[in-house]
Amino acid sequence: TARTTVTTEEPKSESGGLVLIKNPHLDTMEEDILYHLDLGTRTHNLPAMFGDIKFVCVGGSPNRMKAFAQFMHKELGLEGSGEDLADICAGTDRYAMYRTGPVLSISHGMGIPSISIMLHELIKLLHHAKCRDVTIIRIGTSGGLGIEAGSVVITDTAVDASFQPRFEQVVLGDVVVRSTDLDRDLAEELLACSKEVPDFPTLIGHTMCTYDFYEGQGRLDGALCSFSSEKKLEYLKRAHEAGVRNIEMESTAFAAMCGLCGLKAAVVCVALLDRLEGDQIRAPREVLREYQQRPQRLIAAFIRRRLGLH
Ligand code: R2B
Ligand code: URA
Repeated sequence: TARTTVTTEEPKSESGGLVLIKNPHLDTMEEDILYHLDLGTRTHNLPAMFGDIKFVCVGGSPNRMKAFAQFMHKELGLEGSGEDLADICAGTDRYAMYRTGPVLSISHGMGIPSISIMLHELIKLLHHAKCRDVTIIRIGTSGGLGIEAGSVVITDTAVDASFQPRFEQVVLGDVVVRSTDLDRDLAEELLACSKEVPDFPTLIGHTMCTYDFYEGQGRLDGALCSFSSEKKLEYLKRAHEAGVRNIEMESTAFAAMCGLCGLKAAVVCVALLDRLEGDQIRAPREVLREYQQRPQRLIAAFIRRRLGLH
């Protein structure tokens, strides 16, 4: 059986705002190929392409992250319609990446393995590009817990399926445990910004991260289900009592990796439904589309405020 190793790696704060790469092997490499992004240190001038990036926004769907970049382009008052923004990772169809002004928008797919691959390469990219003082935000969808559909949850703590603030990963056969702290001040700053986009409820709460959308989130409507409706509700109510307000599939890995690399990170997800009321996502596509714009509108207000555009 696997041994458990609790790591006590602490992000160092005296990095001068640079990204901290916690890998001594990287220094010995003459070239770094960021395979899934179709970028590399020999083939691309990463400092010229990305050195002035200050905000990185990540989300599951490539189309949504393109739409976010186009929306940001308009919100920043930049020239042109933004309709013609090019996919920087066009050479691969694993992830899509767009930039406008100081904002980078990247898709991460669904689930921890997918976001984790993207974050390894993105964090190295920010390091190679010598970016400073980067804020990174995941904008996503989620299932709400005891909150109205369409509410936006700003995560204070990302917890696992046992409601613990930890991210576990098997490394060389051992379980490595990393903490999932997010930036408190950033969460409060985002909540303050939500007053500028007042037409939907925004709250701060714990976000539970699971390895599955169906059984892993206590759904009764998957291809398999090993529990009763009573057990499901008992679990979801316990999660709610532990402070969980929404459920998604990337936040613990995102918080752990960004935190250890010294990036100020936040998670902002809209709830597509209230899981205490059901499992299936029944809202019409048009309603869901508008829900998914809510985190984008909040982040646009935040970035504009940070840039003094108000
Ligand atoms: C939220 O939505 C996706 C599943 O529908 C998943 O990526 C997540 O975290
Ligand atoms: N994404 C999830 O992970 N769960 C939901 O219920 C909805 C979106």
